[in-house]
Amino acid sequence: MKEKFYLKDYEPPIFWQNKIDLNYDLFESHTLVTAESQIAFNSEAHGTFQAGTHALVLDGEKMELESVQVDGAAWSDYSMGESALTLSNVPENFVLRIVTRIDPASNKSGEGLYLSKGLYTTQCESQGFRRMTYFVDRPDNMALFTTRITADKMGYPELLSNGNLIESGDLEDGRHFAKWEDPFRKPAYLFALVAGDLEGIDDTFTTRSGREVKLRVLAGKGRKDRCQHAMESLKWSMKWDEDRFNLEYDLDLFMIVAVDDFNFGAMENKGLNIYNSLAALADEKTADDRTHFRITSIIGHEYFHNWSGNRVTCRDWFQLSLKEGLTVYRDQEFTADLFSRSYQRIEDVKALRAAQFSEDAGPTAHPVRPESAYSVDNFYTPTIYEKGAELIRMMETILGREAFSKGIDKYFELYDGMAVTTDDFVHAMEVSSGADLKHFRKWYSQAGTPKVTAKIEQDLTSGKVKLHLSQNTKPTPGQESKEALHIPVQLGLIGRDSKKDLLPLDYVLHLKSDEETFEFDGITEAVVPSLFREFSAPVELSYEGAVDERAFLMKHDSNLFNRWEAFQTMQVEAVSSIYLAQCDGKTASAISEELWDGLKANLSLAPQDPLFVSLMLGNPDWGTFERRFEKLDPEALSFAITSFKEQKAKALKSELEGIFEEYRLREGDTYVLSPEKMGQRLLAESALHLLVRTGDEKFVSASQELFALPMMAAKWTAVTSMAPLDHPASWEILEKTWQDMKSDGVQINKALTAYAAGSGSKFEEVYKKVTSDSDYDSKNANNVRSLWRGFARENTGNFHSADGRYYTMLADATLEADSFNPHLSSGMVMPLVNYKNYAPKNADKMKAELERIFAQKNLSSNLYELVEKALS
Ligand code: B3K
Ligand code: ZN
Repeated sequence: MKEKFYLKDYEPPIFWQNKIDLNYDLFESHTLVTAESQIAFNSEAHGTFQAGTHALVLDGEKMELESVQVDGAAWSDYSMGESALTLSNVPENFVLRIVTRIDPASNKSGEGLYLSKGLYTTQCESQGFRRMTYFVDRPDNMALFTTRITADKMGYPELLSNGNLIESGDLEDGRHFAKWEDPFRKPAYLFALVAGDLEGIDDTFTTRSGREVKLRVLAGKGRKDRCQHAMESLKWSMKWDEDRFNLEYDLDLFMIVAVDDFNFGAMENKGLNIYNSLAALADEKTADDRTHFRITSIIGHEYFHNWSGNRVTCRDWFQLSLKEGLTVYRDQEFTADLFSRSYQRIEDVKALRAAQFSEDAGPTAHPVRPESAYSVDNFYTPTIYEKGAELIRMMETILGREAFSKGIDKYFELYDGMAVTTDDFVHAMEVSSGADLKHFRKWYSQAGTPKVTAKIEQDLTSGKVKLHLSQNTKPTPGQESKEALHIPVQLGLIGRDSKKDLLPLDYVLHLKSDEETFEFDGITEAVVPSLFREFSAPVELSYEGAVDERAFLMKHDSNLFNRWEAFQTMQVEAVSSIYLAQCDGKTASAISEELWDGLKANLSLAPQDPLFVSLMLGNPDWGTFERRFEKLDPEALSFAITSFKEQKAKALKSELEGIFEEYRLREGDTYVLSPEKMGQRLLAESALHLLVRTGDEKFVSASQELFALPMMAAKWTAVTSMAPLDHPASWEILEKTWQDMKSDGVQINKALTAYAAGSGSKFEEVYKKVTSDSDYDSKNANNVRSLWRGFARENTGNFHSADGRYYTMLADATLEADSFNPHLSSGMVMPLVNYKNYAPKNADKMKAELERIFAQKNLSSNLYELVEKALS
């Protein structure tokens, strides 16, 4: 039985470990870590020190202890558990020296220090530091670090850690050393070390106070050309944070290192950000537009953590959203300012709905500030990140942009150098604005997506408009009863004839109880309400209005988000009616022309905001229906989505063709990475995604032409257009993509996703082929994840094949991954977790696989927790 831990049990540490001097001796057979630290009893929290009563408990696992010394003398009064070293009878203040031996070469978990393909890398968040030395490994224990590294000079010319390089030189036997000092106190999760033979680019950034910061972006040999985009993105981020939030970088050096073996996107270690190559490396030959875009956003995110996360960190892991929610909000704002605000908002809401709304509606639902857990690793969820960002955004909406900015200033002024809570963040907002956010705080502790129901009444003679709003949140596991939340509703009332906004554009209502009616006077024109503009709160809206209002909003709403939203709602309904008819064995009635008319009206926005229009061409995703229907029949849904896309393509063929021809890439074009050009290319891509479904072979030829161009933006448009089709040209493109890309450690992942996504009903064949290829690495998290993600997320209909064979395959792959990398396995199991939403023919088989996983001994706590929740 695994053990749970609780927020309510938080207590400050008994001993602080204030300062630590580390020495890493790296040898390929093993690594010796010597840690000399200053330990001080925490009398502020635990009263007067009483000799003999306070034990020092240090976290540590999966290493060998070589020696322990207290104040220079060997210490034997300790006991060793599986995950802790307990020293008894220690003095109040002392110097502790611990030597441990670890084996980075055999570490495949992606946590702690690991050696892979000649590169030493660390990953310490959340609890990786304790795999290198025994430490008070919790975020509120902030220490000053120095790090000395020694290694063979030929094999490991670069020896990097946090802060500033203060000494380096040669040693005997071909070895050398480097010593780093980080002047900022930090928790151990922000520690980093990299050693290897790297190549990259250097640049500088002058901060607004005139300090010159040296910037380095490094990667493996032969990848120098792919570092430039990360460097540009870093400089944009540094400038943007100064302009928007008055936040300046604080060290003289900032380094980014891209590595192939990494568990997730990237890590914000102080002064030494480590990236998954997938999230950092790009050039026009190897990366498409979305990849460039994503890299800019991640580089921004990790850089912004330097303040929101590193300078002000979390008191405990239940507060994770303090840094993640805020930093996601910051990266969203960054790319909105850089590229397109409407596009960014829509993409963010799509992602929120796909991942977070599903989470909130399923067995793993939890509040933005959770109250208990089995594994800290499972906190890295869409709720903590994306819903957390929505909470920050709602505070901005409630307080107004100016007051909110002052609140951010106040937050850093009050808590710089400290480890604090989400409550402290809200407190800073209250102090700076004078507002009372007591009610708002409930968003942090209550799980579930509120459903808001809206109804409007209008009396033209008296000029009165009444808006009735009510809210309701369904129970979530462990939280039976829900309270009303403070929900900001950004509202527009648009004149039906004048098509004008009758309220100020930033008008916000505050819904605070279960039911409220808001009245407006002096409105003598019939109005159409535009509710939750900009998606002003993470809620599901149910609006009982006339059907034609949506078509109206699609054309006339001044808020682009809500135009998209109106269209989206209409598309979802159209797909749903095809789905329901299919379930009943009937033919669905034709899709209303209004839908296509509204879409056509928006195509004229292409010159100003091509990114927005590209999203208008997009289609509702699988998850939308997973939430909408109980006992979902995957076969019927696949049919409905495909049939909808085909009808849309046919109805808009000539307009789409016009767009595609105007904005597509052609032979001889250069790849320009400007927001405008990126937008145009993505718009052409969205058009082609539909056009290939018209059955007109000329679009297959156009895809083939694009595929032959030298830039990845063109190739990828072809791959993603053709992959979903069952067409000989599609198989050719996928096979060539695989052959061309598989030998590159970064590109192989893209190829795997595409192949799996495009494998149709032949995933098993594709799986065998790629996993038996010598370029495929079954221990590499990116490889495994890319393959399964492509299949389960992008070829979802086939994943749910009625015989359940892919559920079994996924469960087997998950168990295999769990034996060496729990981070990987816990991500892989997710497609099975919401089995209750599926029709029994699928749900029973999904459940059986979860039960089979659960019955295994020695599951990681990460995987155990998710499966336990799913089954309970
Ligand atoms: N802070 C890291 C995520 C760490 C995940 C640890 N399991 C990256 C980020 O959110 O910026
Ligand atoms: Zn983050």
